[in-house]
Amino acid sequence: MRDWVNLAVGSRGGRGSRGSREWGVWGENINLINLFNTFNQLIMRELKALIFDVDGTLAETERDGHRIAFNRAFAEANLNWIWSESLYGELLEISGGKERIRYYLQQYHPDLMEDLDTLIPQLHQDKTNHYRHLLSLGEIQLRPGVKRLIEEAYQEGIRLAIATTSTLANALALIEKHLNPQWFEVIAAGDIVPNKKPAPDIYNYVLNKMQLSPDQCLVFEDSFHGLQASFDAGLQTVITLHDYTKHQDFSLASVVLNHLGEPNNNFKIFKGDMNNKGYLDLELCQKLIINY
Ligand code: XBP
Ligand code: MG
Repeated sequence: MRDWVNLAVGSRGGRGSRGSREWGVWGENINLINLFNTFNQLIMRELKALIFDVDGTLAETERDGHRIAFNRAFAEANLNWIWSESLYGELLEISGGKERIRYYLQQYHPDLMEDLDTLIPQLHQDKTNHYRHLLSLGEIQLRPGVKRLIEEAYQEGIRLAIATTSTLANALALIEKHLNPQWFEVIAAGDIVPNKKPAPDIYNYVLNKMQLSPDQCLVFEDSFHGLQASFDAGLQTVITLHDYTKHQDFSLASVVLNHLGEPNNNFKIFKGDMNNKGYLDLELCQKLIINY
């Protein structure tokens, strides 16, 4: 479809440049061009894909998932480091588990004599094993509305992708437990791009892989860093808040909700026009794209 649209835009450009003369011969006027442009815009504005962040968006994985796994890895290595809920909130300013450990050591244990380039990957691998084990036990559930919307999109042929800072193994553990990795055309995770969120790299990577333009996609995020990344890639974003992110600045978001909602568990709206609906479905997603 996209190729066809490009072809159409291209051929219009060609005619236009040869001629305003040609249009003049046929007695056509600018209205026809406007109509054509509007038609093209509407085609371009058709929703093609939903792109989901993982941690905090698909599920509230941080406090009772990643944090617990980090602490278990530290304890197993006989390190007396405990990341409390509030300290972890501070550390979430740093995206990526390996980067987070390094930042913690710089801030709280700057005198540590260990070789960090060996210690950090080891700790992080142990943490990944603990995290995957936690998820396999089913201790972390998806957030309201996530599975419903993803299933609806999949059934309707809307393309799906993941854009996360998490390590691929960790992202997959959640998706395998509660969804289906096959539903996602692209699962972009962790170190696949040089710069993690808030850099836009991971979203640009997904757009490039799917050969889509930003105005054909809707992103789902939970954090300021995630929003910064999607916004800088030119994407429109729905934010679902949680305890760790509810005080952050989401003025760049199109919509801010407490969760995506279910027919029997409606969302609360903090920003955006949701057409008097209580849960986000594909029809609403499409509306958000057209109004972009
Ligand atoms: C959140 C992150 C991740 C997780 C930890 O990513 O920053 O680093 O906290 O996962 P997102 P890893 O919200 O983009 O999914 O230890 O696997 O990095
Ligand atoms: Mg997140």
